Amino acid sequence: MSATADLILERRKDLAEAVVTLQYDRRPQLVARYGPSGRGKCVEDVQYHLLFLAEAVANDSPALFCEYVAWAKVLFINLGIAVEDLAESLVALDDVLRIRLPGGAEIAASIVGQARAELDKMPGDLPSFIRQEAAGGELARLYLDALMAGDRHKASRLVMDKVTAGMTIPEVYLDVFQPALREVGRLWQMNRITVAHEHFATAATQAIMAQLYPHIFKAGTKHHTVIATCVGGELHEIGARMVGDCLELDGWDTHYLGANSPAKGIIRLLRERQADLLAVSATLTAHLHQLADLIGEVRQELEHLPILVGGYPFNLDPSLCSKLGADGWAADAAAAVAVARRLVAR
Ligand code: B12
Repeated sequence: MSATADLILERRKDLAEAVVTLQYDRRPQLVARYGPSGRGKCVEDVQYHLLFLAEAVANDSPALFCEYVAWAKVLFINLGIAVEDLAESLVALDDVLRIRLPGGAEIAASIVGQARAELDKMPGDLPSFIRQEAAGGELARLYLDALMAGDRHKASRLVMDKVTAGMTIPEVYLDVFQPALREVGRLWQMNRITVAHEHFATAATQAIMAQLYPHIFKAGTKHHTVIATCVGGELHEIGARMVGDCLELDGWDTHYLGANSPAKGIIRLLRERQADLLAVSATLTAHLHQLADLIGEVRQELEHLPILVGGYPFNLDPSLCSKLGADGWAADAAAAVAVARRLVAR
Protein backbone atom coordinates (compact mmCIF):
# COMPACT_ATOMS: atom_id res chain seq x y z
CA MET A 1 0.00 0.00 0.00
CA SER A 2 1.26 3.55 -0.67
CA ALA A 3 2.39 5.76 2.22
CA THR A 4 -0.47 8.19 1.54
CA ALA A 5 -3.06 5.42 1.58
CA ASP A 6 -1.60 4.07 4.82
CA LEU A 7 -1.77 7.54 6.34
CA ILE A 8 -5.41 7.95 5.31
CA LEU A 9 -6.29 4.62 6.95
CA GLU A 10 -4.25 5.33 10.09
CA ARG A 11 -5.77 8.78 10.58
CA ARG A 12 -9.21 7.85 9.33
CA LYS A 13 -11.06 8.74 12.54
CA ASP A 14 -9.32 12.10 13.06
CA LEU A 15 -9.67 13.06 9.42
CA ALA A 16 -13.38 12.19 9.48
CA GLU A 17 -13.89 14.24 12.67
CA ALA A 18 -12.14 17.21 11.05
CA VAL A 19 -14.24 16.93 7.87
CA VAL A 20 -17.52 16.82 9.79
CA THR A 21 -16.47 19.69 12.10
CA LEU A 22 -15.70 21.81 9.04
CA GLN A 23 -18.97 20.83 7.37
CA TYR A 24 -21.04 21.64 10.48
CA ASP A 25 -19.17 24.97 10.95
CA ARG A 26 -20.05 25.93 7.41
CA ARG A 27 -23.67 24.81 7.74
CA PRO A 28 -24.90 25.06 11.34
CA GLN A 29 -28.43 24.10 10.22
CA LEU A 30 -27.17 20.48 9.87
CA VAL A 31 -27.56 20.15 13.66
CA ALA A 32 -31.31 20.69 13.37
CA ARG A 33 -31.60 18.64 10.17
CA TYR A 34 -29.94 15.44 11.42
CA GLY A 35 -30.53 15.74 15.17
CA PRO A 36 -28.19 14.82 18.05
CA SER A 37 -27.18 11.40 16.65
CA GLY A 38 -26.66 12.82 13.14
CA ARG A 39 -23.16 14.14 13.68
CA GLY A 40 -21.84 10.73 14.76
CA LYS A 41 -23.42 9.10 11.70
CA CYS A 42 -21.77 11.72 9.46
CA VAL A 43 -18.39 10.85 11.01
CA GLU A 44 -19.07 7.15 10.29
CA ASP A 45 -20.01 7.97 6.69
CA VAL A 46 -16.85 10.01 6.13
CA GLN A 47 -14.77 7.18 7.62
CA TYR A 48 -16.34 4.93 5.02
CA HIS A 49 -15.51 7.49 2.27
CA LEU A 50 -11.89 7.38 3.49
CA LEU A 51 -11.69 3.57 3.30
CA PHE A 52 -12.56 3.70 -0.39
CA LEU A 53 -10.37 6.75 -1.01
CA ALA A 54 -7.37 4.94 0.51
CA GLU A 55 -7.84 2.01 -1.89
CA ALA A 56 -8.26 4.40 -4.85
CA VAL A 57 -4.99 6.12 -3.87
CA ALA A 58 -3.15 2.84 -3.20
CA ASN A 59 -4.14 1.43 -6.58
CA ASP A 60 -3.95 4.69 -8.51
CA SER A 61 -7.56 4.14 -9.51
CA PRO A 62 -9.82 7.22 -9.38
CA ALA A 63 -12.57 4.97 -10.81
CA LEU A 64 -12.78 3.10 -7.48
CA PHE A 65 -13.62 6.29 -5.58
CA CYS A 66 -15.87 7.71 -8.31
CA GLU A 67 -17.88 4.47 -8.41
CA TYR A 68 -18.11 4.58 -4.63
CA VAL A 69 -19.46 8.15 -4.69
CA ALA A 70 -21.97 7.14 -7.40
CA TRP A 71 -23.05 4.23 -5.16
CA ALA A 72 -23.29 6.53 -2.10
CA LYS A 73 -25.38 9.05 -4.05
CA VAL A 74 -28.09 6.45 -4.74
CA LEU A 75 -27.90 5.16 -1.16
CA PHE A 76 -28.15 8.67 0.36
CA ILE A 77 -31.04 9.77 -1.86
CA ASN A 78 -33.00 6.71 -0.78
CA LEU A 79 -32.21 7.36 2.88
CA GLY A 80 -33.54 10.90 2.53
CA ILE A 81 -30.09 12.54 2.74
CA ALA A 82 -29.72 15.53 0.42
CA VAL A 83 -27.17 15.14 -2.41
CA GLU A 84 -25.93 18.63 -1.56
CA ASP A 85 -24.82 17.30 1.85
CA LEU A 86 -22.79 14.61 0.11
CA ALA A 87 -21.35 17.27 -2.22
CA GLU A 88 -20.46 19.50 0.74
CA SER A 89 -18.82 16.65 2.63
CA LEU A 90 -16.61 16.01 -0.43
CA VAL A 91 -15.64 19.71 -0.50
CA ALA A 92 -14.78 19.56 3.21
CA LEU A 93 -12.86 16.31 2.64
CA ASP A 94 -10.87 17.97 -0.13
CA ASP A 95 -10.06 20.93 2.15
CA VAL A 96 -9.09 18.78 5.14
CA LEU A 97 -6.85 16.51 3.03
CA ARG A 98 -4.97 19.53 1.68
CA ILE A 99 -4.25 20.77 5.21
CA ARG A 100 -3.74 17.49 7.09
CA LEU A 101 -2.05 15.25 4.56
CA PRO A 102 1.25 16.84 3.76
CA GLY A 103 2.93 15.36 0.71
CA GLY A 104 0.13 13.02 -0.22
CA ALA A 105 -2.64 15.60 -0.41
CA GLU A 106 -2.34 16.19 -4.11
CA ILE A 107 -3.11 12.68 -5.33
CA ALA A 108 -5.90 12.14 -2.78
CA ALA A 109 -7.46 15.55 -3.36
CA SER A 110 -7.30 15.13 -7.14
CA ILE A 111 -9.27 11.87 -6.84
CA VAL A 112 -11.84 13.56 -4.58
CA GLY A 113 -11.94 16.48 -7.07
CA GLN A 114 -12.71 14.08 -9.92
CA ALA A 115 -15.62 12.55 -7.99
CA ARG A 116 -16.93 16.02 -7.10
CA ALA A 117 -16.84 17.05 -10.76
CA GLU A 118 -18.82 13.96 -11.76
CA LEU A 119 -21.33 13.98 -8.89
CA ASP A 120 -24.04 15.99 -10.66
CA LYS A 121 -24.23 13.71 -13.63
CA MET A 122 -24.09 10.48 -11.62
CA PRO A 123 -27.54 8.82 -11.78
CA GLY A 124 -29.78 9.06 -8.73
CA ASP A 125 -31.51 5.83 -9.63
CA LEU A 126 -30.36 2.36 -10.71
CA PRO A 127 -31.87 0.19 -13.43
CA SER A 128 -32.91 -3.33 -12.43
CA PHE A 129 -30.34 -6.12 -12.81
CA ILE A 130 -33.12 -8.40 -14.04
CA ARG A 131 -33.96 -8.00 -17.69
CA GLN A 132 -37.00 -9.96 -18.76
CA GLU A 133 -35.62 -10.35 -22.31
CA ALA A 134 -32.23 -11.75 -21.16
CA ALA A 135 -31.54 -15.50 -21.11
CA GLY A 136 -33.08 -16.79 -17.86
CA GLY A 137 -34.58 -13.32 -17.19
CA GLU A 138 -38.12 -14.56 -16.60
CA LEU A 139 -36.91 -17.28 -14.21
CA ALA A 140 -34.65 -14.79 -12.38
CA ARG A 141 -37.68 -12.55 -11.78
CA LEU A 142 -39.84 -15.43 -10.49
CA TYR A 143 -36.94 -16.65 -8.33
CA LEU A 144 -36.42 -13.22 -6.78
CA ASP A 145 -40.17 -12.77 -6.20
CA ALA A 146 -40.27 -16.12 -4.37
CA LEU A 147 -37.31 -15.12 -2.18
CA MET A 148 -38.79 -11.72 -1.39
CA ALA A 149 -42.06 -13.45 -0.43
CA GLY A 150 -40.03 -15.67 1.93
CA ASP A 151 -40.95 -18.80 -0.05
CA ARG A 152 -37.68 -20.68 -0.41
CA HIS A 153 -39.41 -23.94 -1.31
CA LYS A 154 -40.98 -22.27 -4.33
CA ALA A 155 -37.62 -20.71 -5.25
CA SER A 156 -36.02 -24.16 -5.07
CA ARG A 157 -38.79 -25.82 -7.10
CA LEU A 158 -38.51 -23.20 -9.85
CA VAL A 159 -34.81 -23.92 -10.26
CA MET A 160 -34.88 -27.71 -9.83
CA ASP A 161 -37.67 -28.05 -12.43
CA LYS A 162 -35.58 -26.11 -14.97
CA VAL A 163 -32.50 -28.22 -14.24
CA THR A 164 -34.54 -31.38 -14.77
CA ALA A 165 -35.68 -29.87 -18.09
CA GLY A 166 -32.05 -29.37 -19.18
CA MET A 167 -30.88 -25.99 -17.89
CA THR A 168 -27.15 -26.26 -17.10
CA ILE A 169 -25.59 -25.32 -13.75
CA PRO A 170 -23.57 -22.39 -15.20
CA GLU A 171 -26.83 -21.10 -16.76
CA VAL A 172 -28.62 -21.32 -13.41
CA TYR A 173 -25.73 -19.57 -11.67
CA LEU A 174 -25.10 -16.79 -14.19
CA ASP A 175 -28.57 -16.17 -15.65
CA VAL A 176 -30.69 -16.69 -12.52
CA PHE A 177 -28.80 -16.51 -9.19
CA GLN A 178 -26.34 -13.77 -10.20
CA PRO A 179 -28.87 -11.20 -11.50
CA ALA A 180 -31.33 -12.06 -8.72
CA LEU A 181 -28.68 -11.50 -6.01
CA ARG A 182 -27.43 -8.31 -7.60
CA GLU A 183 -31.03 -7.13 -7.69
CA VAL A 184 -31.27 -7.91 -3.96
CA GLY A 185 -28.30 -5.55 -3.51
CA ARG A 186 -30.02 -2.85 -5.55
CA LEU A 187 -33.17 -3.19 -3.44
CA TRP A 188 -31.09 -2.81 -0.26
CA GLN A 189 -29.26 0.20 -1.70
CA MET A 190 -32.63 1.77 -2.54
CA ASN A 191 -33.82 1.20 1.02
CA ARG A 192 -36.61 -1.18 0.00
CA ILE A 193 -35.31 -4.21 1.92
CA THR A 194 -33.03 -4.80 4.93
CA VAL A 195 -29.77 -6.65 5.52
CA ALA A 196 -31.95 -9.43 7.00
CA HIS A 197 -33.60 -9.90 3.57
CA GLU A 198 -30.10 -10.04 2.04
CA HIS A 199 -29.12 -12.76 4.49
CA PHE A 200 -32.29 -14.74 3.77
CA ALA A 201 -31.77 -14.51 -0.01
CA THR A 202 -28.15 -15.67 0.38
CA ALA A 203 -28.96 -18.52 2.76
CA ALA A 204 -31.79 -19.76 0.53
CA THR A 205 -29.58 -19.59 -2.58
CA GLN A 206 -26.78 -21.46 -0.82
CA ALA A 207 -29.23 -24.19 0.24
CA ILE A 208 -30.42 -24.52 -3.36
CA MET A 209 -26.81 -24.63 -4.61
CA ALA A 210 -26.27 -27.54 -2.20
CA GLN A 211 -29.26 -29.34 -3.76
CA LEU A 212 -27.51 -28.99 -7.11
CA TYR A 213 -24.33 -30.66 -5.84
CA PRO A 214 -25.12 -34.17 -7.13
CA HIS A 215 -24.97 -32.56 -10.61
CA ILE A 216 -21.63 -30.87 -9.86
CA PHE A 217 -19.49 -33.20 -7.75
CA LYS A 218 -18.95 -36.41 -9.64
CA ALA A 219 -16.20 -38.97 -9.26
CA GLY A 220 -13.62 -39.12 -12.03
CA THR A 221 -10.14 -37.99 -12.86
CA LYS A 222 -9.41 -34.36 -12.16
CA HIS A 223 -6.87 -32.49 -14.26
CA HIS A 224 -5.79 -29.80 -11.76
CA THR A 225 -6.38 -28.70 -8.16
CA VAL A 226 -7.62 -25.25 -7.19
CA ILE A 227 -8.23 -23.54 -3.88
CA ALA A 228 -11.08 -21.04 -4.16
CA THR A 229 -11.58 -18.60 -1.31
CA CYS A 230 -12.46 -15.10 -0.14
CA VAL A 231 -9.89 -12.69 1.19
CA GLY A 232 -9.70 -11.98 4.96
CA GLY A 233 -12.62 -9.86 6.21
CA GLU A 234 -14.77 -10.61 3.19
CA LEU A 235 -18.24 -11.97 3.95
CA HIS A 236 -19.55 -12.13 0.38
CA GLU A 237 -18.93 -15.74 -0.52
CA ILE A 238 -21.33 -16.77 -3.29
CA GLY A 239 -19.22 -15.39 -6.16
CA ALA A 240 -16.18 -17.45 -5.08
CA ARG A 241 -18.38 -20.51 -4.60
CA MET A 242 -19.79 -20.15 -8.12
CA VAL A 243 -16.27 -19.89 -9.51
CA GLY A 244 -15.25 -23.02 -7.58
CA ASP A 245 -18.32 -24.98 -8.75
CA CYS A 246 -17.85 -23.99 -12.40
CA LEU A 247 -14.21 -25.10 -12.20
CA GLU A 248 -15.31 -28.41 -10.63
CA LEU A 249 -17.69 -28.91 -13.58
CA ASP A 250 -14.73 -28.22 -15.87
CA GLY A 251 -12.82 -31.14 -14.32
CA TRP A 252 -10.87 -29.42 -11.54
CA ASP A 253 -10.49 -30.78 -8.04
CA THR A 254 -11.81 -27.77 -6.12
CA HIS A 255 -11.31 -26.90 -2.49
CA TYR A 256 -13.66 -24.08 -1.60
CA LEU A 257 -12.86 -22.36 1.70
CA GLY A 258 -15.70 -19.83 1.93
CA ALA A 259 -15.73 -16.35 3.45
CA ASN A 260 -13.05 -14.48 5.38
CA SER A 261 -10.04 -16.80 5.05
CA PRO A 262 -6.80 -15.90 6.84
CA ALA A 263 -3.65 -15.82 4.67
CA LYS A 264 -1.61 -18.28 6.77
CA GLY A 265 -4.29 -20.97 6.54
CA ILE A 266 -4.70 -20.48 2.80
CA ILE A 267 -0.96 -20.89 2.24
CA ARG A 268 -0.78 -24.04 4.37
CA LEU A 269 -3.67 -25.58 2.46
CA LEU A 270 -2.15 -24.63 -0.90
CA ARG A 271 0.88 -26.73 0.08
CA GLU A 272 -1.05 -29.63 1.63
CA ARG A 273 -3.36 -29.99 -1.37
CA GLN A 274 -0.52 -29.31 -3.84
CA ALA A 275 -2.74 -26.77 -5.54
CA ASP A 276 -2.07 -25.69 -9.12
CA LEU A 277 -4.05 -22.46 -8.77
CA LEU A 278 -5.32 -20.04 -6.14
CA ALA A 279 -8.61 -18.27 -6.95
CA VAL A 280 -9.42 -15.38 -4.59
CA SER A 281 -12.51 -13.23 -4.39
CA ALA A 282 -12.87 -9.70 -2.97
CA THR A 283 -16.18 -7.86 -3.03
CA LEU A 284 -15.62 -4.83 -0.85
CA THR A 285 -13.10 -2.38 -2.29
CA ALA A 286 -11.94 -1.77 1.27
CA HIS A 287 -10.51 -5.33 1.28
CA LEU A 288 -8.12 -4.77 -1.63
CA HIS A 289 -5.11 -4.13 0.60
CA GLN A 290 -5.74 -7.46 2.39
CA LEU A 291 -5.75 -9.04 -1.06
CA ALA A 292 -2.47 -7.32 -1.97
CA ASP A 293 -0.97 -8.62 1.31
CA LEU A 294 -2.23 -12.15 0.62
CA ILE A 295 -0.77 -12.13 -2.90
CA GLY A 296 2.56 -10.89 -1.49
CA GLU A 297 2.63 -13.64 1.15
CA VAL A 298 1.76 -16.37 -1.35
CA ARG A 299 4.47 -15.13 -3.71
CA GLN A 300 7.05 -15.37 -0.93
CA GLU A 301 6.19 -18.99 -0.19
CA LEU A 302 5.02 -20.33 -3.55
CA GLU A 303 6.61 -18.06 -6.09
CA HIS A 304 5.28 -19.66 -9.27
CA LEU A 305 1.73 -20.50 -8.20
CA PRO A 306 -0.73 -18.76 -10.53
CA ILE A 307 -3.20 -16.46 -8.77
CA LEU A 308 -6.61 -15.69 -10.24
CA VAL A 309 -8.69 -12.85 -8.77
CA GLY A 310 -12.18 -11.46 -9.21
CA GLY A 311 -15.20 -9.81 -7.62
CA TYR A 312 -16.99 -6.47 -7.59
CA PRO A 313 -13.98 -4.05 -7.67
CA PHE A 314 -12.34 -5.91 -10.56
CA ASN A 315 -15.51 -5.51 -12.60
CA LEU A 316 -15.22 -1.75 -11.99
CA ASP A 317 -11.49 -1.52 -12.78
CA PRO A 318 -9.87 -4.56 -14.44
CA SER A 319 -6.42 -2.92 -14.23
CA LEU A 320 -6.47 -3.80 -10.50
CA CYS A 321 -5.44 -7.36 -11.41
CA SER A 322 -1.95 -6.40 -12.56
CA LYS A 323 -1.65 -3.58 -10.01
CA LEU A 324 -2.17 -6.10 -7.21
CA GLY A 325 0.29 -8.54 -8.75
CA ALA A 326 -2.22 -11.28 -9.67
CA ASP A 327 -1.86 -13.35 -12.85
CA GLY A 328 -5.40 -13.15 -14.18
CA TRP A 329 -8.93 -11.98 -13.45
CA ALA A 330 -12.37 -12.74 -14.82
CA ALA A 331 -15.69 -10.93 -14.74
CA ASP A 332 -17.79 -13.99 -13.97
CA ALA A 333 -17.62 -17.69 -13.22
CA ALA A 334 -17.85 -18.79 -16.88
CA ALA A 335 -15.00 -16.50 -17.93
CA ALA A 336 -13.03 -17.68 -14.87
CA VAL A 337 -12.93 -21.24 -16.28
CA ALA A 338 -11.23 -20.11 -19.50
CA VAL A 339 -8.71 -17.90 -17.67
CA ALA A 340 -7.92 -20.63 -15.11
CA ARG A 341 -7.12 -23.11 -17.88
CA ARG A 342 -4.85 -20.57 -19.56
CA LEU A 343 -3.00 -19.86 -16.30
CA VAL A 344 -2.14 -23.50 -15.57
CA ALA A 345 -1.17 -24.21 -19.20
CA ARG A 346 1.63 -21.63 -19.13
C1 B12 B 1 -25.70 -11.07 -0.30
C2 B12 B 1 -24.95 -9.80 -0.02
C3 B12 B 1 -24.43 -9.61 1.26
C4 B12 B 1 -24.44 -10.70 2.32
C5 B12 B 1 -23.33 -11.73 1.98
C6 B12 B 1 -23.65 -13.11 2.54
C7 B12 B 1 -22.81 -14.20 2.00
N1 B12 B 1 -22.77 -15.24 2.81
O1 B12 B 1 -22.25 -14.19 0.91
C8 B12 B 1 -24.20 -9.88 3.63
C9 B12 B 1 -25.54 -9.55 4.28
C10 B12 B 1 -23.28 -10.52 4.67
C11 B12 B 1 -23.61 -8.58 3.06
C12 B12 B 1 -22.94 -7.68 3.85
C13 B12 B 1 -22.51 -6.45 3.39
N2 B12 B 1 -22.71 -5.92 2.18
CO1 B12 B 1 -23.37 -6.94 0.68
N3 B12 B 1 -24.20 -7.67 -0.80
C14 B12 B 1 -24.77 -8.81 -1.03
C15 B12 B 1 -25.32 -8.86 -2.48
C16 B12 B 1 -26.81 -8.53 -2.42
C17 B12 B 1 -25.13 -10.14 -3.24
C18 B12 B 1 -23.68 -10.67 -3.32
C19 B12 B 1 -23.68 -11.82 -4.30
O2 B12 B 1 -23.74 -12.97 -3.90
N4 B12 B 1 -23.72 -11.50 -5.62
C20 B12 B 1 -23.85 -12.49 -6.69
C21 B12 B 1 -22.50 -12.99 -7.14
C22 B12 B 1 -22.68 -14.19 -8.04
O3 B12 B 1 -21.90 -11.94 -7.88
P1 B12 B 1 -20.40 -11.52 -7.62
O4 B12 B 1 -20.11 -11.56 -6.18
O5 B12 B 1 -20.14 -10.29 -8.38
O6 B12 B 1 -19.55 -12.74 -8.26
C23 B12 B 1 -19.33 -12.93 -9.65
C24 B12 B 1 -18.17 -12.10 -10.24
O7 B12 B 1 -17.86 -10.92 -9.54
C25 B12 B 1 -17.02 -13.05 -10.32
N5 B12 B 1 -16.18 -13.29 -9.15
C26 B12 B 1 -16.44 -13.15 -7.85
N6 B12 B 1 -15.41 -13.60 -7.11
C27 B12 B 1 -14.49 -14.06 -7.96
C28 B12 B 1 -13.24 -14.65 -7.75
C29 B12 B 1 -12.47 -15.02 -8.85
C30 B12 B 1 -11.14 -15.69 -8.62
C31 B12 B 1 -12.94 -14.78 -10.17
C32 B12 B 1 -12.09 -15.13 -11.33
C33 B12 B 1 -14.19 -14.20 -10.39
C34 B12 B 1 -14.96 -13.86 -9.28
O8 B12 B 1 -17.67 -14.30 -10.60
C35 B12 B 1 -18.85 -14.38 -9.77
C36 B12 B 1 -19.82 -15.32 -10.39
O9 B12 B 1 -20.11 -15.01 -11.75
C37 B12 B 1 -24.46 -7.73 -3.13
C38 B12 B 1 -25.04 -7.13 -4.41
C39 B12 B 1 -24.15 -7.37 -5.62
N7 B12 B 1 -24.18 -6.49 -6.58
O10 B12 B 1 -23.45 -8.36 -5.74
C40 B12 B 1 -24.30 -6.77 -1.96
C41 B12 B 1 -23.14 -5.77 -1.95
C42 B12 B 1 -21.88 -6.40 -2.51
N8 B12 B 1 -22.98 -5.50 -0.50
C43 B12 B 1 -22.73 -4.27 -0.25
C44 B12 B 1 -22.52 -3.74 1.06
C45 B12 B 1 -22.37 -2.23 1.17
C46 B12 B 1 -22.44 -4.58 2.18
C47 B12 B 1 -22.17 -4.14 3.61
C48 B12 B 1 -21.03 -3.14 3.79
C49 B12 B 1 -23.43 -3.52 4.21
C50 B12 B 1 -24.65 -4.42 4.05
N9 B12 B 1 -25.39 -4.35 2.95
O11 B12 B 1 -24.88 -5.20 4.92
C51 B12 B 1 -21.82 -5.49 4.31
C52 B12 B 1 -20.30 -5.78 4.37
C53 B12 B 1 -19.92 -7.18 4.78
C54 B12 B 1 -18.45 -7.52 4.67
N10 B12 B 1 -17.64 -7.13 5.66
O12 B12 B 1 -17.99 -8.15 3.73
C55 B12 B 1 -22.65 -3.42 -1.51
C56 B12 B 1 -21.22 -3.05 -1.89
C57 B12 B 1 -21.18 -1.65 -2.49
C58 B12 B 1 -19.83 -1.10 -2.68
N11 B12 B 1 -19.82 0.14 -3.15
O13 B12 B 1 -18.82 -1.69 -2.43
C59 B12 B 1 -23.43 -4.32 -2.54
C60 B12 B 1 -22.99 -4.16 -4.01
C61 B12 B 1 -24.95 -3.98 -2.40
C62 B12 B 1 -25.33 -2.63 -2.95
N12 B12 B 1 -25.86 -2.56 -4.17
O14 B12 B 1 -25.17 -1.64 -2.29
N13 B12 B 1 -23.86 -8.46 1.74
